Amino acid sequence: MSEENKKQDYAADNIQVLEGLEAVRKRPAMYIGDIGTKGLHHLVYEVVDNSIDEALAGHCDAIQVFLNENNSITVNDNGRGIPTGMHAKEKRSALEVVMTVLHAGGKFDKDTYKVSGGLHGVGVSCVNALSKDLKVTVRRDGKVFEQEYKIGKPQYDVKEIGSSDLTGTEVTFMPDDSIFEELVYNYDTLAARMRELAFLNKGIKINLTDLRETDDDGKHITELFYSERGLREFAEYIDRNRESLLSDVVYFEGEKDGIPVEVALTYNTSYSENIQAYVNNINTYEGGTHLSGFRRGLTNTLKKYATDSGMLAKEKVEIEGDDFREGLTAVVSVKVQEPQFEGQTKTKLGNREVSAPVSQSVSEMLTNYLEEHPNEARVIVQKVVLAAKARQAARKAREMVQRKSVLTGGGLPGKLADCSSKDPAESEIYLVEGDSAGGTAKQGRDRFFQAIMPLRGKILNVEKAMQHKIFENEEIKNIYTALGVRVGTEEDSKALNLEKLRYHKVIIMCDADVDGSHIETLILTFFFRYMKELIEMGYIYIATPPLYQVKKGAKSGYAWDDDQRDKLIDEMKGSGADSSVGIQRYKGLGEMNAEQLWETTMNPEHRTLRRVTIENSAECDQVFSMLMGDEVPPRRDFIERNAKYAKIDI
Ligand code: 0RA
Repeated sequence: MSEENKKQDYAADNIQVLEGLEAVRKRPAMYIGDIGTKGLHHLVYEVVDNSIDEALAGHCDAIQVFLNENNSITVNDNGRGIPTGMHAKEKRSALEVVMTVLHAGGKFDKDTYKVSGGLHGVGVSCVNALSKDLKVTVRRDGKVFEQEYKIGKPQYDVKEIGSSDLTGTEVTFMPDDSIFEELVYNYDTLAARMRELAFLNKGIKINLTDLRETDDDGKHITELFYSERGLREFAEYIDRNRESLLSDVVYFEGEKDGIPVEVALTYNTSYSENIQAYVNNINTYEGGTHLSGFRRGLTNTLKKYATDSGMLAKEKVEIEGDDFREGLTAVVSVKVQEPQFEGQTKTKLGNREVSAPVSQSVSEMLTNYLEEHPNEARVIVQKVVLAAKARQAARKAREMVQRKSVLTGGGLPGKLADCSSKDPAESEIYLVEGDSAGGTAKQGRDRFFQAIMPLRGKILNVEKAMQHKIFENEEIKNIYTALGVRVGTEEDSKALNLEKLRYHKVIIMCDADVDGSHIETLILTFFFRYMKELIEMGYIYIATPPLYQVKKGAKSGYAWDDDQRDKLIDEMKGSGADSSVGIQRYKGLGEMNAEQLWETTMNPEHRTLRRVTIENSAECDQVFSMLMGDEVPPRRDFIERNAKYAKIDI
């Protein structure tokens, strides 16, 4: 056996065989989260993650992703190529094993440092199982190999189809329409994830191309995501519509106790905190040991600096952990060999050994930075002192909210028309734009399980206001008291007491016009910043009132877009009779009577509710800061680009 062949065999044998694929098709949600749009996009991430792993192992620096014309996906990389030799135990090509056996992606090969691997880390075989058709092409050892599958089943043995000087792997797959409820890929969703991956793995070129449509010049949309400066650039990107307090992002990259740690942080003039924490390229929304390590490092270092500088004594304030949060933007990324994910959505890191390395890294980098940048150090401490003072004011404002709610009996806001059911699981509350539409909704609702709360005009823009202003705001106080959740307490300012939540559906109902969508965004921004748990639990919804009523004689129908309207008109014209077809464009909820509003927008049997989800936390933060911030041009761009989707997909 030649040396080359031995190496090849070794690579093939290293792939261990663990599990079959039938399970994946039986319970797809267990493997990819869900079978909706989220799961559909996860298929792409799963394949790309394999290429990222190959890049992290030092063998690949370019990945291309194509959205093909027929909505299939192609991912290719210039890595070593999946081994194609005979697998000794399985008696078939290693490539076939990787593609058809769950968890056989070489993950257990101790020689390769594999830490990527998607939200569920199930590997490319899982994508194969959930694809109607899949083709893999491998360039390796001067040759080109190929194999095709249907719902994970090989259609022929791995075959040699040509020669090539290049190496790499290419996978093209078509998601199975008997499994997925949604089959159309969203370019922006994929772009957000590819951008995120490029920031998290600096030096890798990730190209995304949409072959489904061309622009006015006949060109396809294509973007290259590439970051030379990693998390530094990520933090700048997140804050690109905010005003920075520091000249440079504070940055650390290194290995501590065998754990690769990368941290970037900066302060801006806003009042909100934004930390994105990643483990193995996965956004850990629920935090965990790496995040608490980060907070500890940051708090201890800044507190020590502030105390030593004498500024605290001068200002006569005591600072707490929370005071370091206002205006903080940070990205923390660690790579952990055997991560333990816990929590509601399995995005909370449990490994205790990760906390100290992150905390030490942050202390070191920040101590150096503060020593070398005394001017900026002073700016940060001043910001922290201001936050401490604002916190004291906010506590007073919150106490007022709570005291007042005790005084007014049950504590429910006067404007709330509550439902009679006391079971949160079956109760819903409509937050309605304007008193008049609120009145209509009250008449139209099913009062057993539907509560109505009108919100007057535009609620406060929480992106621009300080905390105590937020808790003094009438509409926001009403939302807290109606929902029954406690306003954040001192010790644990962000955690809500969800067990007291009075409704498991919170439905935002606004006019279908520009003002309405602005108000919708304001309310969503509030939930995103102050009640994120409700979004994470899937409790926040958006009502979708119709845009048109089409009428002919005694017949009438509703339409939610122009296509539907035209279809209705055609149908009614075709239905004979003599009276002409009338079309009413609803500009606001107020133009519907109670019965119409119930039929189209509130009756669970007919209505469509859009559930608000967080696809990508970093992107979401960026979008809100842009939509609600001071700079107009980026906002206009975004709204124009997304106008055709007619909604903000958060
Ligand atoms: C198993 C072992 C080796 C590489 C790969 C898998 C591999 C998988 C994918 C999936 C997409 N791109 C990929 N590139 C490589 C190591 C093989 C060796 O030792 O040569």
